[in-house]
Amino acid sequence: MQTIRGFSISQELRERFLSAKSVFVLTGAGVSAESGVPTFRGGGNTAVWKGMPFDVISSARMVERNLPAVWEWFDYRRNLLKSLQPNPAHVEIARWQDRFENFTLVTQNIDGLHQEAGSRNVIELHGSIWRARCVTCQVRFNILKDEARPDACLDCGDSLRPDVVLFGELLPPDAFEHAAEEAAHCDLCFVVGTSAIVYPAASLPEIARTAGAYICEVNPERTPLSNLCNEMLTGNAGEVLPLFG
Ligand code: BV8
Ligand code: ZN
Repeated sequence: MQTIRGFSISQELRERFLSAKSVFVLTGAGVSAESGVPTFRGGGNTAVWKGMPFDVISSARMVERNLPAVWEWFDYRRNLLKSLQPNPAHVEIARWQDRFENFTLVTQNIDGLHQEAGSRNVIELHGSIWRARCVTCQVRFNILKDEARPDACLDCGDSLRPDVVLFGELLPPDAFEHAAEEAAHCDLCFVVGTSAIVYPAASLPEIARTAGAYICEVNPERTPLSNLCNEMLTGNAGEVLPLFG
């Protein structure tokens, strides 16, 4: 039994991990924190961009009002990401996809680091910072690391917006329904690095719990979900998750 700083994974969790058929993982910004990606709610304060709380600049209303300002915010974050790598948490989660009969990885992150670590079929609930979408014909375009993003739709010429789900916008229906379906049929659910405040993403562990799954939270801090969890691993994902290896 591997331990770090005096805490280890319980016998129960290890047994459930070894015997699990269907595993569901939900991640948030915390899983990318050790890669250097700023979280939204670290250390008690909320991320602010040019005086605007992130859920204001990252909102549907701001796209209508000032799309260039929204692009500036996402361009800044994309440039930050260019030099960042997946961390041991991403790597360990990627290894789990071939370990279980049924494995589902759902992320709120738009950074693409799970995919860079080798995770396949990642359900991106809130879209991706590496895609743009036409505001008229909804065609999507990839944004490549070492190229400028396209500044207009190559199909109809209209303007492009980040292909992310902004506050006040509906999630891609297929993505959420698929995630909810898997959450309702898993026997082990990991909630890694999320403050569990944003909905409907935060309802997924609740769905899993209601369906009888064993819920394990990995977070250095308690969250509104902690009371719902069977087990809390209080630590950094990049240090805790490799313990399962
Ligand atoms: C919608 C993309 C229908 C853009 C994002 C029910 C109740 C209340 C409000 C609502 C509700 N239903 C809907 C709402 C409104 C809103 C909402 O939830 N508001 C919140 C603020 C209360 N939801 C929506 O608007 C959603 N759409 O509901 O549509 C609708 C339509 C019209 C009108 C009403 C409803 C859309 C939500 C998606 C928005 N887009 N991202 C972008 O990235 O800019 S959300 C974005 O914020 C992230 O994707 C993520 O979801 C969230 C941030 O949370 P986390 O990822 O958890 O990050 P955070 O920093 O908060 O926490 C980090 C955690 O990690 C901490 O706990 C920390 O302790 C931990 N940590 C730190 N280091 C580590 C670590 N853990 C492990 N290891 C470490 N090393
Ligand atoms: Zn178009």
